[in-house]
Amino acid sequence: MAASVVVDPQTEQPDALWREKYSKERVCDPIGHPVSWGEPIHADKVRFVCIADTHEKLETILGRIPEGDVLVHCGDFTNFGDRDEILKFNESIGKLPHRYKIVIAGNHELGFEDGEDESLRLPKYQNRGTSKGYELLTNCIYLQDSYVDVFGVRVYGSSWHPMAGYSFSRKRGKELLDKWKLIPEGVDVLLTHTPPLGHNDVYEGQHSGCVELLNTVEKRVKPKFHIFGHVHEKNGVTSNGTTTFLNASICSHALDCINNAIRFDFPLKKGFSKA
Ligand SMILES: *[C@@H]1O[C@H](CO)[C@@H](O)[C@H](O)[C@H]1NC(C)=O
Ligand SMILES: *[C@@H]1O[C@H](CO)[C@@H](O)[C@H](O)[C@H]1NC(C)=O
Ligand SMILES: CC(=O)N[C@H]1CO[C@H](CO)[C@@H](O)[C@@H]1O
Ligand SMILES: [Mn+2]
Repeated sequence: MAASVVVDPQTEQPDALWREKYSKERVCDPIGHPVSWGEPIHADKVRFVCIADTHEKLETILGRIPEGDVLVHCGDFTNFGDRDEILKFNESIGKLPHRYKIVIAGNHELGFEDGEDESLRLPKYQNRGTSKGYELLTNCIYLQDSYVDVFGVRVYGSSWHPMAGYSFSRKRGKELLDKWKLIPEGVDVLLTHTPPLGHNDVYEGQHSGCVELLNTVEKRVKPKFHIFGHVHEKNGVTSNGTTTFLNASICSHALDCINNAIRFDFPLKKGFSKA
């Protein structure tokens, strides 16, 4: 029986929480990219290629996205979720050769949150975006509180995050934990837009990740890989010894495409093949 996760009473102070408590009891080791540049794709492993936060610039980096079996994009592929941005992204991702392309929305995909209370958005994001914009993504698999099995590997996607004023925003604590409770056990690869607390989540000098997400990952779901973006300047890979955490942001804070995709290989489970 997996442990149940409860709200951390200090959830509103992620930076202090990490520095004073979690950094002492949890492991967060920076590691290199799981797959080195020249590594061939193996018949018995699923090659994942991870990106996030391309902010309307996917087309400009198509030439440097490496080959693989599965491409994942962890959100913020647009700046405002406007129809022309979505259609442009759909065209660009359609040019990539990966067998499966899996996409989640980020806080910038305005309108992708069904039933959103738009009055909570920042003024500059009011009246922007596309209601049910995800329906325009016909060249990829779109996940929102849902999963897909690719080559027997279960991939789950969720866009919720704690940044106020955008789509998919929820308060730290119970509101976000209720969303993480939707993640079933048995997920191999978890995609979120926000980082968990501690793992490549420093924004303007402060740890900004979600503690309830960290606890959900470490205590209950225990995926082999957790991929996210959102904190642009923290592209990189960490491990706690069991789960590998990837911040796959491509853009810098100034929205230049400074990083490359991060790849990993997931060994095929018994009875599955890529043929
Ligand atoms: C997405 O792009 C493909 C071509 O790559 C096109 O066939 C499809 O109609 C596009 N979807 C929309 C909604 O325009
Ligand atoms: C790392 O995460 C796994 C779940 O993925 C958990 O079982 C383990 O306890 C964590 N390790 C540490 C040192 O916190
Ligand atoms: C580019 C960047 O910010 N890399 C960081 C990735 O994460 C590790 C571990 O937190 C940091 O040491 C790197 O500076
Ligand atoms: Mn972003």
